[in-house]
Amino acid sequence: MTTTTTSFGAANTAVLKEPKIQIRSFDGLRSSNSSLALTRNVNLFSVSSSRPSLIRAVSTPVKPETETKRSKVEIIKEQSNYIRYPLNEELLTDAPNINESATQLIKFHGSYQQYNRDERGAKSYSFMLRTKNPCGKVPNKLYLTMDDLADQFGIGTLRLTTRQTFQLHGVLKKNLKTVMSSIIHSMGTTLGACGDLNRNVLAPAAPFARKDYQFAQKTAENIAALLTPQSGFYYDMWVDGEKILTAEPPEVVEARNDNSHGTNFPDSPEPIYGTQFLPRKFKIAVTVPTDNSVDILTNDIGVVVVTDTNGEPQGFNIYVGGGMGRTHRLETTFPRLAEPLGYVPKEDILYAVKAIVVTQRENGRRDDRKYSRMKYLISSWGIEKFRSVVEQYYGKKFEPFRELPEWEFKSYLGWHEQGNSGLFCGLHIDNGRIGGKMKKTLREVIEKYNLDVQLTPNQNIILCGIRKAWKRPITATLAQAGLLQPKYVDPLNLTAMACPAMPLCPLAITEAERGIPDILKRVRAVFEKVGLTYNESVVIRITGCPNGCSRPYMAELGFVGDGPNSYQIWLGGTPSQTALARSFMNKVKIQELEKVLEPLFYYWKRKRQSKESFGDFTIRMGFEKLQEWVDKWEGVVSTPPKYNLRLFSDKDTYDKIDELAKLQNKTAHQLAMEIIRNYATAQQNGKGE
Ligand code: SRM
Ligand code: SF4
Repeated sequence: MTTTTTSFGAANTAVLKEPKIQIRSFDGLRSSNSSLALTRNVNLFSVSSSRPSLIRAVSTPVKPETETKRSKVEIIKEQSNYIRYPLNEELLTDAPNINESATQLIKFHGSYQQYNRDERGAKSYSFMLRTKNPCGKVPNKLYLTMDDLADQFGIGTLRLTTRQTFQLHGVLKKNLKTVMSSIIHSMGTTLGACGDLNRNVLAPAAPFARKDYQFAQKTAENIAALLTPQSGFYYDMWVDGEKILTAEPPEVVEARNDNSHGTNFPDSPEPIYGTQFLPRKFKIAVTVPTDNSVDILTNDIGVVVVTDTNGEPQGFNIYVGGGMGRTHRLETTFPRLAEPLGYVPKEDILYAVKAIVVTQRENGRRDDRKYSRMKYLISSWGIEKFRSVVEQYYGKKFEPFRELPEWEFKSYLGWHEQGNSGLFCGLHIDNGRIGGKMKKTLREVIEKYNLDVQLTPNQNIILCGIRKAWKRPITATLAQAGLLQPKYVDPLNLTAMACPAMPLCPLAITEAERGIPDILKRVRAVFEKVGLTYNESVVIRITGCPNGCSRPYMAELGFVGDGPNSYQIWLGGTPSQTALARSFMNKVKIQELEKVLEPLFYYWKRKRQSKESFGDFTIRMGFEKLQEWVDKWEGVVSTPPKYNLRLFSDKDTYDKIDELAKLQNKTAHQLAMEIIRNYATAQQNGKGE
């Protein structure tokens, strides 16, 4: 990296000279000496009376007395000997669960302790495991392993997430090591999938051979590697310290080790994270202009490839400060869109990302986790101050943000050319839940044709590298398991998402994934009642609490659980995922949704401008008007359908359609109508097959 001259504060230079101290590893299970670095603060403390005093590296700069209050999790991290103690010890006990400190630490290893909230009496503990797959890339062997593990050690289903990873629910403590080591030995990892560090890095999941897409994916992989923990706690814990060789590009190693601008803890086992890691989770997405399949503005850092007129990547635009989570009735917490920070040449991206991460590491709040995300730092500082602090760690000024074309949401569902003679096929999976016949069939196809897959940020899956001759048999096999081409799926389902919520998420206030099939059916029924056609759609996202895991605050119609069987309704997101929705109504009971949805859709149908999306319409009309319509609504008299087509004169066809419909949570009649309708539309448009 070339650098320009900048001036640095005294605090930055202080970290350059760190005395190296040899201490004994204290976890009792490992006897080797480890070397720890002293950084800004030196804390001497005793973990317990039987343990030696430790000198630890911490990442929080010395602050005035009033600011030194730290949250419990900060203390747990500090005392953990780099995420080991007391997790190591807790995993060895016969109890089905682990204690509070270990529960916090196991997140850094990619796992959450959970219990089934549907069950009464003693808690039945299990663990959820989350993988880390930059760009959603999953090699064939890893897919097959995850599929097996779900049956052998999980609840028999795989869950694709909104960040291009797998979640495996229901793993018992005694099986954790077997499951973790199987993932590691199948080219997978769960390291850093959760915890106060960089999470899975998103990038468009389409396996296009195009230069810009390839470059975005490569960049996502490099950023993920740059910010992967280095101190070995993960491999010590799950594969007894076995060295797992991952060939890191030299530019990643160089960027990680570079300390020319006071970013690092020299000689520390965690040169970027120190002992305290980050104040909170941290999320990054990379994409190319126009492709907003990654919900770019919801990330702490959004990186966009900028190319020259020949399509050659030149550099990156960088956005900062996005985030979704909030707390009900606490207006000081809020979802926020990322805003432009500036442009960097392509060879500087890792240095720029590291500078942003370090700015958050040093300045993000560590006293109250509700306010620890980087969005709150940027909100309180303003972007100008934030930029100038980042520039000190970056060692350069950011160039002006380059102009970008409009964003579009891309789903990559259906069949597409990869651009290298192969095809890929994107499959819609309702809420990312792969189970039953669908799971068996997907596995068969992936195994038989030896396919790699990519997971999308919308809980869907892409089968990659398919030969043209395989298209027909694969389409037919998938269809028999309910994995239909997108034109046969209700458009409402195609863009809808719900988080897992009940019964395993401890933070859920109400249902999301289990409730959404019924809600979508009811929305479709309201559409029919007010005269909206089948091809029209709105982006619907549902969460069981305000944390925002399925990004409901970007939806045109967001449902956010705010009580048992009740939801806050958010309106005003756009189909391209570029605007933040706003809270419209609170505590709408699930059985009363129609009272709100009918008037809104009725007036959308009648008063919208040409091609105006529902989200844009709600913003143009204003919430006062919408509220008036809802308050005065007396119901719409539904007109009986003009035509009544009798379907299913033969039982065989009915049984087959019924079976397929059940897989999609529909009635046989609904599915048959969809198929006929799509067929007729395709014929009309001259696209009939
Ligand atoms: Fe999330 C916590 C599930 C994406 C914001 N999220 C949780 C936990 C782990 C509950 C917990 O802390 O015990 C949930 C586990 C449920 C379960 O039983 O499986 C959970 N989050 C999910 C997933 C599986 C939802 C999904 O439907 O796919 C997603 C996994 C992503 C991954 O693969 O890494 C998931 N979570 C998100 C997103 C969306 C995103 O990242 O693009 C967000 C909003 C964006 C953001 O972070 O600002 C999100 N999850 C949260 C928050 C609120 C964070 C905040 O800033 O306030 C929590 C709670 C917390 O961190 O304290 C949370
Ligand atoms: Fe759980 Fe809330 Fe996230 Fe849903 S949004 S998975 S209920 S934390």
